Amino acid sequence: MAGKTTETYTADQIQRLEGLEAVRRRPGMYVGGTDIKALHHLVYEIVDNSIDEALAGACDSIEVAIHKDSSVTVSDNGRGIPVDIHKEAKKSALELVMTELHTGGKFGGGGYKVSGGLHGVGAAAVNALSAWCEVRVQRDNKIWFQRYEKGRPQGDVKPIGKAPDSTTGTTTTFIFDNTIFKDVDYRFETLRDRFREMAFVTKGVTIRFRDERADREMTFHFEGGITSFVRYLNRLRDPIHPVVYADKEVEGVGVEIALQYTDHNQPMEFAFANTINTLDGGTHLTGLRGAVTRVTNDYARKAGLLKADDPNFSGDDTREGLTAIVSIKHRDPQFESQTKVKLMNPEVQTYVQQVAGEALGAFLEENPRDAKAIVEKCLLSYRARDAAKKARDLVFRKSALESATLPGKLADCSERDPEKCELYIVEGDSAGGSAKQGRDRHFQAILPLRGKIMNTERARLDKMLGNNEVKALISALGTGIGDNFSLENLRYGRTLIMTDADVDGSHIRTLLLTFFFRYMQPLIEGGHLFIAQPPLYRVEFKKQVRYVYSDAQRDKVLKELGAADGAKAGIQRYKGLGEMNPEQLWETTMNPANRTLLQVTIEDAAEADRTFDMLMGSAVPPRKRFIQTHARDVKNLDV
Ligand code: 0RA
Repeated sequence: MAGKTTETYTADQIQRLEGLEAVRRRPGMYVGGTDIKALHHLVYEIVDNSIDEALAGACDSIEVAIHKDSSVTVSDNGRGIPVDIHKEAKKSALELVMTELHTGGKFGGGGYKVSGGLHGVGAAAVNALSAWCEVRVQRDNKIWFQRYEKGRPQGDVKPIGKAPDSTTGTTTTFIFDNTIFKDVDYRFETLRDRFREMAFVTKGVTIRFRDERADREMTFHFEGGITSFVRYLNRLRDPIHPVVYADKEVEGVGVEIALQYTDHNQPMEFAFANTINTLDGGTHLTGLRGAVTRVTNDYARKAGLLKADDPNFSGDDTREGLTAIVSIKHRDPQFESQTKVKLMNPEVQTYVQQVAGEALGAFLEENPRDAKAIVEKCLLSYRARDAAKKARDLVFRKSALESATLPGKLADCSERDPEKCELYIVEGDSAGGSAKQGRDRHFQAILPLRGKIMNTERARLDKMLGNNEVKALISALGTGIGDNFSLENLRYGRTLIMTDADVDGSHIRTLLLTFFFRYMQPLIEGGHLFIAQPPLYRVEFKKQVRYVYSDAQRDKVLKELGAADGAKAGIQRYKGLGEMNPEQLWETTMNPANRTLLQVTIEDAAEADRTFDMLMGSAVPPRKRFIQTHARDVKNLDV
């Protein structure tokens, strides 16, 4: 019997049957596999055809039902699939649609046909993968019918009854072949979510979804299109302004955008091309993002909310808390791959940017209060991002600094045993010069730091870390900073802060202490950090020279030298290290035999850290007091 039937097949029919057989043999190629996702694709393929009819403006109602036996009926009130005989194939158009792969485009008829079929294989692939399938078309006041089993027509397309006056539409019922899709069944929630999405992006259409297995039913209809979608997405967030919406056709491409900022900090973005949710975005999403960033920046500048010195908002700054949807309709959409998750048409980017830019720009102009709230939201995002970036850079810098070569401004010592080495951190180039000449280059290294690092507006610590002088200090020490700090790599047994005894000097000292406390605590705990003490006076009497560190000591020394009244005694007050010649600096401050060092304790540094802001502020007195009271005298330490 079967043999007899086969003999009557034309070459055309054989080709068609082979096509359907190919789908059954390799479902992965056509619907992405045989799992639940693929199963859902079967439904989407059929519903997409009805959606296409709605997009053509010929249908406004789609009903989907899952029956108790998991057969599915999709019904629409469109024009109905044509049933007339195709001249070349000598078959009903309906039969061709249901049995020939890739027939979708053939019946476009020049209308506004935008196909959304997921794999472009359409109804024929679904038919091939169904144990049976039946299509009823209402056209010409008749109900046309054809039944298929595993894709094969079970008779010609023929009228089986009368359709009520001028009602048209297509009803497809199919039951998936459970020898191909094994142990799976439809999931209501997944289908429901997709239908809701379809209803959002197909403004005006009503999608009714019924699950007879569990007696559940939902109806989706959104007059507001993606405006409703945005409101839906933001239902659990606090919007800071009404939805901005635009729907325009540019060069034959339908562009619809809707956006709204919320108090949330995550962006939510959806991009659709011909109702397909393009999960990887593409040119339409790029266009939307570009418009938001550009328009927000332009407005913020014009309104003076971004000052001349402020950098532009980045894309991320303008997207935080933004819920945005772009949905485009294109006659010839280009996708990156068969799975259609990314739109590639380059012209779409320009069109979307134009439509979204105009809409958002006009909204900001017309609603200055909302505009201000949006820009302030962006500013907040910018600041948070900036702070996070600094923290990240710090981590990066840590490793970069560990391997960095020694800084050029470091005058290193020749001794290689870290235990014996000392690093003098000296304020300013001129003092640095004196120290370099006065030092014992065998074991003393000099790193001059420009005073400027601290003079910048109440020097912020994170700013300081970006400073070249400080970077030089970190690489000179060799330890890294923060979590990556390692004493093992410390290049100097002693680090000495040598600054002037004036306001700027104490300023720098405090900042350095805070820096060491926050980023190199073990250095302090290990007793490696010191403050060098340059003398305050040079006292000379009868060829005897003494250096003293305080007014009281000066008077005491004068008495000792027999110059109690100060008569003829030469007294020089040093205002800064730069005033000392190299020999004097060596004798008084650097020579281990004579010098006085203050070893910094962790308490000192902790105090410096606590008072950091106060000290970096404009008030001088507390700063001075701090310096005077928080360093322990460890004279004779070198002996
Ligand atoms: C081709 C041409 C026309 C309609 C359709 C296809 C059509 C296909 C499907 C699939 C599901 N529902 C559908 N509704 C319509 C236009 C025919 C005409 O001009 O009357």
